[in-house]
Amino acid sequence: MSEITKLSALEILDSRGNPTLSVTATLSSGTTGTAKVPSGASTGKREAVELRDGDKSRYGGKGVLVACANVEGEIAAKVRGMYAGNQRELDDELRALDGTPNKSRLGANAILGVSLAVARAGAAYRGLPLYLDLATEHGHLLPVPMLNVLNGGRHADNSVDFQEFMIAPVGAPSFRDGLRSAVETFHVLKAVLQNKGYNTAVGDEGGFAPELKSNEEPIELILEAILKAGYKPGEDIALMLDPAASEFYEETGYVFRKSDCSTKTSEEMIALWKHWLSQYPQIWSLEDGLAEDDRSGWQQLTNELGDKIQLVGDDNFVTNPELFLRGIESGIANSILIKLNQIGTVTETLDCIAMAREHGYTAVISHRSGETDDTSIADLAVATGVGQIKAGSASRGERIAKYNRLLEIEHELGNQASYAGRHVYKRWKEGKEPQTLETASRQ
Ligand code: 2PG
Ligand code: MG
Repeated sequence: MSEITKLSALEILDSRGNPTLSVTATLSSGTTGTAKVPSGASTGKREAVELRDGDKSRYGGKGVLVACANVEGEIAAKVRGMYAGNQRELDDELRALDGTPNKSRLGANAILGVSLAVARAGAAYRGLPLYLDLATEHGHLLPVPMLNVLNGGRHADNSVDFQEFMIAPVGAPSFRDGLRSAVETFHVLKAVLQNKGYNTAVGDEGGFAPELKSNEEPIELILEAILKAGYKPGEDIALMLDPAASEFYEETGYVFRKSDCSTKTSEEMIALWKHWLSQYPQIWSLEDGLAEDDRSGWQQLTNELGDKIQLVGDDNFVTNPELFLRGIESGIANSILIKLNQIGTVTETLDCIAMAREHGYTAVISHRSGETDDTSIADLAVATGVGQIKAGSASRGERIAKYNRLLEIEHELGNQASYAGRHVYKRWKEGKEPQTLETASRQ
């Protein structure tokens, strides 16, 4: 095993032009590993804290020089000499050093940078790609990509309240074919929008962000695009939504400020989702259909729709094993969104995924709306074999980098590779659990 000898941190920019960290770990063998930290916009209240300088004279206060100094100073002093091979020991040390429950002292951005950079350095030292180094019994299953082709909510300045309208090639035989069908649909969607006189500029995650007449219109447009691209909606390609409901949850209820300014109660929101599902059975997954603080609403939503559709918890679980367990015990959701920077260490992220497996929840590995060219999440998705990833649309380099990495991994695995496809959703579509995703996908 090789020891950590040096940590360096650089203030770089994310895809929105905001500062973030690039951390490089150097081992005694001379091997290095670099990680670049992403940043969200529609953040959950209980996410680990992203440390920003607050110095208004630089980047409007968003600089991360203090976080960089924490990496090179206090953190480096503590972890120097530790082995890059015992990730849990390292991550426990990082948490203990920070000493706060939400990593606010040293910054979750600083801590994640170190945790992931050391994981990458360790993998390089062992001569393994990250997806094999992190893998336990998994490591061959390519995830279904969820491409966010139409952006609204906080990710776009348009009239759509709901944040993400995604397409997922569930019926494809391989990742590469699936990605192609989704990308072809994305291009056809552009033509569909153009024909209707809509703007085709893109939002933060590379999906189109036109001014539309309603929150429902994106569904109609996407269905049209799937058909025109030559695919069957709900068979070849399913629809997946992330309305990010915490973002429009106010004291008075769910307020649709961007579209018709109406307000809905929790019950009315559930009725709306039920209505959408009956009208559009091509929708297979709903993330954050209700707000993080609407716990009773979430319980009701899960009771009413949990056996029909994947209900993904993002803002309410924030990739935090403790909060996730509480949610599981309260019967909330049946799936968890996994974002490394919501919790700040590789180990806690892996713990959440293990917990999901143990409790029969699915898991979706996710990018953030503010991203870099770091592709670790692609490796994480294959390493853990969860079968699903959302990494944005088919445009913007920081999104494409993740999909390209998955293409490389699939290629590298050759006939060892299998594709998750519709097997992930078997419990809802066919009412049965796949034994394991990997064996199911090989059948
Ligand atoms: C989400 C994410 C990623 P953000 O809500 O799921 O799409 O957005 O990174 O802005 O929290
Ligand atoms: Mg979300």
